Amino acid sequence: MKLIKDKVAKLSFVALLMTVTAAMFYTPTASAHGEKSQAAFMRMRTIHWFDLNWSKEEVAVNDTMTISGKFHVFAGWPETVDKPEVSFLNIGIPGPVFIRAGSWIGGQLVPRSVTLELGETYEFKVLLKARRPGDWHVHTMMNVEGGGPIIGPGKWVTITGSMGSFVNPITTLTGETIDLENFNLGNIYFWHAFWYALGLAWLVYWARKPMFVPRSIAVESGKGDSLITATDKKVAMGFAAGTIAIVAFSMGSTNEQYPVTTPLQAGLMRGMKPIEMPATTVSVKVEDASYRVPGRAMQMTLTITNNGDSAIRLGEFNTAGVRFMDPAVAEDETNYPDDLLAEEGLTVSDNSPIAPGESRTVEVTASDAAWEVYRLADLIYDPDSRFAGLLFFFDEAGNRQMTMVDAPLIPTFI
Ligand SMILES: [Cu+2]
Repeated sequence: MKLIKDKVAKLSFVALLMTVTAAMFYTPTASAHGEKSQAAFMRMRTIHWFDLNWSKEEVAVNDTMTISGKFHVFAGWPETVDKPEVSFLNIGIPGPVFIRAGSWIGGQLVPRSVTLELGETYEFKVLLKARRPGDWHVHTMMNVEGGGPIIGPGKWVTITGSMGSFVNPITTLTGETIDLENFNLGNIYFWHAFWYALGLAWLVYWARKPMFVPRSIAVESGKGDSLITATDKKVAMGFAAGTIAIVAFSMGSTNEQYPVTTPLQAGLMRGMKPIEMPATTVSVKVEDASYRVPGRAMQMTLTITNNGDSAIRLGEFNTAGVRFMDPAVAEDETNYPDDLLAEEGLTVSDNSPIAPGESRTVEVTASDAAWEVYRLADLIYDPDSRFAGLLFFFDEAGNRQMTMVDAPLIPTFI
């Protein structure tokens, strides 16, 4: 009976070990990003991405592409999300399918985290080099400490070729050229295998002996000391001394081979240069805003005042990367992702030019399936149902002006 129990215990232990090991190697392919499950208020009231341009839709392995555009850091940043004091400009892709060869904010190289100011607009560019063939959804993204990854719009990009031909050569500060893609890979495999084998040897040594139940019985009956023999002690000391010796020796030889090393650079960059936005001459007051659930449409009553010297028209409402446009005023010329573009999604009750000095109250409707598809309508179930977005006005000469709206949103279910 005792023997069977012990066998069962051992088998369970081995099974557990195998399960844990298998879990470490199981990596299912993720096909979506979960961008739609990020809270709507996060996407609407934090970072507003606009004027985006993905330079290519198809790119060969080793070739580069850029994502450029602007982002506005919303002044009405939600209280529940930490301010973007430590933010990192990133790209939302499923794993290292591209490598980031460089990123810039306002022309400044930003390999580190930066401090962004609320209410400012910045220009950015990210240079990507294609690594793994496939169709990938490539998003802009801002990682904000205490706020999480704030995802921007995504566009499908196809990478062609074979990953085997990917190279990532860099010249080190000591003048050596190495390929980061496989630099010292053999060494990495060796040390992983080595420490795994050593750990396994340690486990096997102790698992050979009676385990769990017999040990428990021995300890309970006061014979715990008899479980560890003199040989066991010697073996344990051998393992300990051997491990320390291997670490010391390999560290010594590594230091000898690479005498100059610098730590990975981290730190915060302040003073990012925002875009000098022209003074806005349009002022917008949101009288009220409601979301009609059955119609998948948001309706705003806006009082627009034109303080400039050229007549203006409302051309676009942009929120969470979804662009609602009035085709009579503005059109997309950047090949913006279809699912985020409502080319005829914006209707204005009276969109005739608003003359200089004129003030007009209009009904603006932004309707598109994207409200539901991108789960922006979930906003109405928030305890603080506020929406926010960018309004783009165009004057007679085609100049564009950007204004922000930020107001409570009241749902209607009929
Ligand atoms: Cu995506």
